[in-house]
Amino acid sequence: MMVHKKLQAWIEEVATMCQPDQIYWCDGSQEENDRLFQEMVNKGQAIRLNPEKRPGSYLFRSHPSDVARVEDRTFIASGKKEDAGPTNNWVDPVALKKTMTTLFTGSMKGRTMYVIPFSMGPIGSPISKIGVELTDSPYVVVNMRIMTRIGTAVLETLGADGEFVKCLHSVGVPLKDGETDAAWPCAPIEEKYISHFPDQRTIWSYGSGYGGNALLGKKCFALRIASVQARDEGWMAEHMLILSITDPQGNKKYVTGAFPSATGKTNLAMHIPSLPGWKVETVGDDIAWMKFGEDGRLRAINPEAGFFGVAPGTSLESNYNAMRSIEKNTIFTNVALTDDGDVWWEGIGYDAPEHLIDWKGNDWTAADSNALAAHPNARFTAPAGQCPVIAPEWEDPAGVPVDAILVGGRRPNTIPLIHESFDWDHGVFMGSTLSSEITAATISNDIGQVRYDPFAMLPFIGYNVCDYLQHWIDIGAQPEADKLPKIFYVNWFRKDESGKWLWPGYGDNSRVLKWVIERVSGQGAAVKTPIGYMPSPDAIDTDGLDISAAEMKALLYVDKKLWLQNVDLIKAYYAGFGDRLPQSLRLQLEALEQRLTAL
Ligand code: GTP
Ligand code: SPV
Ligand code: MN
Repeated sequence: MMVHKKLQAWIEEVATMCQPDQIYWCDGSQEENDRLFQEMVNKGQAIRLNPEKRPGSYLFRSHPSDVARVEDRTFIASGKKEDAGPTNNWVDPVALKKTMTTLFTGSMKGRTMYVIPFSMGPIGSPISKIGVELTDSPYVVVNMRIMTRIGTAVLETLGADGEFVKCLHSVGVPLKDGETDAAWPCAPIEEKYISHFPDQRTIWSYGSGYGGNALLGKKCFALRIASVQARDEGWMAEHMLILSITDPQGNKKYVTGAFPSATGKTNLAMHIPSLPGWKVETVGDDIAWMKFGEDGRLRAINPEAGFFGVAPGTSLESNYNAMRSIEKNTIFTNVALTDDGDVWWEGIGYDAPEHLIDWKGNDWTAADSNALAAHPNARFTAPAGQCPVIAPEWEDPAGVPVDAILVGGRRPNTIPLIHESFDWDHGVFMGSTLSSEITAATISNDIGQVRYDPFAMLPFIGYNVCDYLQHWIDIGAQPEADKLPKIFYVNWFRKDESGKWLWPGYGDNSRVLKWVIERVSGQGAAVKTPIGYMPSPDAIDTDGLDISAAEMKALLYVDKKLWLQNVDLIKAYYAGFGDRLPQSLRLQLEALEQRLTAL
């Protein structure tokens, strides 16, 4: 194999700082994977699930403090503060490197440093990018092997001088001679740092072993660093699912959807349409990289190779294809363990057995436990190829042409089931004002509170949010504007006065997608309202659905008072962005207010 001098030098530099006992290059093989799991089982860090029930599958329990992304401890250390902008935690990169160098010094003592070469996107695709993660966590290695393409083939593609993103990770718990390891080593919250140095295409993550904090190909690279690369190179890195939908006549369209964390991307990406004759296939469930093709169409690839999905609420009824995807070769984190070596969680679709071990490792009995058996942000890690409805073209290096972009949040009121933007810039305005209740996917005291979350990217934009929104506008400034995807705003989560969901959601979301597809195809009856185009009263196909006309009306109702309040809230939220906010968005807001006032 060719020697990549820069890679070698970086590894030596990191090893000198972190002082691991040994360095191990991951080849990505099955044998290596089995060995790592066995080592973790031997140390009591992993539990092998019953191979007759879940072949090749394992359970991990995190430390109770290390259960989700930590937005307060996530930093964008660009050279200039204004390049991080008002929505990111900015720290001076020199000062941050200094602080973190102290933490990293000797942090891998007593441990192995794993070298994981990985590709985001199919190996060798022109849209794909390579990263190398150095980590002292074997849990990270086995997860990265599912979530990305890792190993020798990546190194070959990298060659002697290929570019890569430097991803450094340590759980932050050095071991003294002979000291036994914790079941889930991690550092206390105030010592956790999930740091990004966008100018250097570098990530330094310290102190957490969890998902988006530690699997650095995912949010850290594929969104925060990639969004900066995308800005510089004229493409887009977005927190979006990608699906194909085929109507009964065989016409196929592609839809992406930006919904905040734990707001329904995985579910929509692989749902089974309740409409007879319609078919949905999955291209991706969390991240989309989009670039214009030679045909002038915006084309999307899924840079990942697996699903890191929310377990609670996942059942054969709510998400059949996810349940089938996790039958084998799956890593479960923070779910409950049954006495016969299988998994259980709230909302799995059947009652808990009498006895379980809960996500904290304690006995749990159905009779006398009020505590949750699984953590609300418990996750499964499963290979995308195991999804029964994975699209045959999901690894096409050219990507799929995007016909429609959805944005959506959890809003109990105000936002209707669906509305369509007047044009691209109005769609960017909609995306910029996307709002949603905070979920358990991040550690927060404000779970359930509504926050603005532009394009579901608030925690993931690697630069100034104003520049990010300007980039969206620039992407739309194409000579062939009619080739751009249409933009829609959906809300599956509107509630009635008693707090009950008004919309059945899940497979019935295909009814809303049907209208989207009709609109994209130049059909579909719509009315023009102050907030955008909306389906005329009968335009959503509710055939076979137990929903009253009054409920449909409530779902699509635009309440003038609430919308004018929304305008005031957007004004306050935009004010926080200062002068750098694109002028066209300011004008969109003014125009919305005028249209509402005239209503
Ligand atoms: P991340 O992986 O965190 O980015 O989440 P996600 O956006 O992929 O969310 P996911 O599909 O895992 O759904 C999160 C939660 O929302 C689960 O508990 C689902 O059961 C619930 N959910 C998904 N779709 C719907 C829907 O259409 N209606 C309702 N009411 N709930 C939904
Ligand atoms: C999310 O929080 O949006 C996730 C899970 O998809 S994590 O990988 O932890 O970011
Ligand atoms: Mn996500």
